[in-house]
Amino acid sequence: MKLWQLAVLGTLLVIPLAVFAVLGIWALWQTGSLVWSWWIPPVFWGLGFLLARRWQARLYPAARNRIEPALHWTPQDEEAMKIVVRRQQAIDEVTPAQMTDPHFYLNIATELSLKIAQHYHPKTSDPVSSLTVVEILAAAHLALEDVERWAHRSLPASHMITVRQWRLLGRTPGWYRAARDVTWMASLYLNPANALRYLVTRFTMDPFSEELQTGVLGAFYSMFVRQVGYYCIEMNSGRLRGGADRYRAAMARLKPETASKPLPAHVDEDTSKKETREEDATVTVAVIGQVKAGKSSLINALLGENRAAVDVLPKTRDVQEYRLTWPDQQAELRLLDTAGYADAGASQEQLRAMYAAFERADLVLLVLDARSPAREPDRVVLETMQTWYRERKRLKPPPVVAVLTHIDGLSPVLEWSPPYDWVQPATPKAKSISEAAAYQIELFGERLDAVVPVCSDAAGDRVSGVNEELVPVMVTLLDQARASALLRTLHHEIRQERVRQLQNQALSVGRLILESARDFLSRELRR
Ligand SMILES: Nc1nc2c(ncn2[C@@H]2O[C@H](COP(=O)(O)OP(=O)(O)OP(=O)(O)O)[C@@H](O)[C@H]2O)c(=O)[nH]1
Ligand SMILES: [Mg+2]
Repeated sequence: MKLWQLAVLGTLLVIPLAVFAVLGIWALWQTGSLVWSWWIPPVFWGLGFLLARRWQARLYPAARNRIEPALHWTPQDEEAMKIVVRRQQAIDEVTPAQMTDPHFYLNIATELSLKIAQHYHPKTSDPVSSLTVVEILAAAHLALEDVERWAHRSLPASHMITVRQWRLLGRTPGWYRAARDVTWMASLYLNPANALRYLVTRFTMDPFSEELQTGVLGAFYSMFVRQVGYYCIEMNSGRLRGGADRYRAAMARLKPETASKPLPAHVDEDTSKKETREEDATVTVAVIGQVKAGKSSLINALLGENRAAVDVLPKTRDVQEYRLTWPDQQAELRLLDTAGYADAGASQEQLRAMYAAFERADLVLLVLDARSPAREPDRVVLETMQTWYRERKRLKPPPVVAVLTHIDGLSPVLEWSPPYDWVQPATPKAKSISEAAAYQIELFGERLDAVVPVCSDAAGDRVSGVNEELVPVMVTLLDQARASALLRTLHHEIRQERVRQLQNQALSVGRLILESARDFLSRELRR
């Protein structure tokens, strides 16, 4: 059946109803009942409006979520996110007609990518010039793929709506309002009391229809801005340099629930299982601290065996590596035992070793002797570490946990009957531990993610707080640490891939030259 035939049938169906409605209103007016029944439509429409608001919130939850920092993002990426947030918030300045114009979205994508590129390359006049063709294509591909999936899943009838109909949606409330105003004006001739009803419906129906319109269009707008912004950040931070497939595979290596947190999942679970390699899941924990702070002892306590060399004289010279598996968390940890720095601070050699550890660290345990008030070398090392990371914008600074050792040596020294409740201290020993922890927090403040007091004298069989308190804290930071491990692996892979590709290209060129030379020689010899 054609559209006009449907329209005719629809009209035939509606005419009697409309006639009855008009006659009914006329009869109500004649009998004087209209005076008390006029409120029925606004009340029901008002109810409809409230319900529509509620249901719509459920229909488009994604649109309500602003872009959020991903777990693997560096501070620079989080700053770039503010550009995207501002664009999303500018939704109030966008008209419905613009929201249905494909050119408008192209302009937004261009504007966002330029602004984000400028953020990453503030000193260049042409910030996009350093991007490769592959990464631009990967960003466009991933962003559009996500928006397409979202539209397919969350926009009703999105697989049938044409651009013409889409544009119509942008203009519908305008038409509706114009037609409604004309009808009302005409009705004022019949009954001047209609003016009141006009005002009532104006404040109920208008927001209702507008809410429906901006709900659908607004959801699409904010989703589009979010995905384009997200992948512009991924592109400018160099994570798309290896192409869309490599990026997707790397993201899938994060736990699926973590990978899907910032965005609707573009993670294929099958690939995630296939691609998981033991090395990628390994989280590197750098254990740093002053000489004799108890680093090696802490590692032994974590391993549950005496493997790291422990002594009263300075023992750990170079960086030693230990493996620790937590089957419950499906986590493989690489513990780096570093050489302790002296009161005077780290020597050049120690600094070099420490930088090498930072390069690999996904989590840092800063071991502090609770009995010693000399914190200056630790403060300097933490500051050095922060500066070191600030200069390497592509690395994510790892979380830092201060581990307060030797708590058994706090006053009263002779008392030792763990566990101690140092959060709500009741005994003198628990109070000493609590004060020592508060002192570190006061000293280092935001530089620390947590402070955990322990006794790590594994050699003296005095271990407390390691499995009970430190391990749970490390587990809560595990996702964050995994994300920075992933970032490191991804950049490493991209670098390796680039070298491999260059080698392959050089080989092909070499082969081409050889073949041309051979052809040339054989031609010359034949002459
Ligand atoms: N009483 C007590 N002794 C501890 C504790 N932790 C470590 N020790 C002892 O402190 C001494 C030094 O510990 P290590 O683990 O070797 O210290 P380190 O930081 O690795 O030292 P370097 O490798 O030389 O920098 C050892 O004798 C440990 O037995 C603790 O919590 N309480
Ligand atoms: Mg040691």
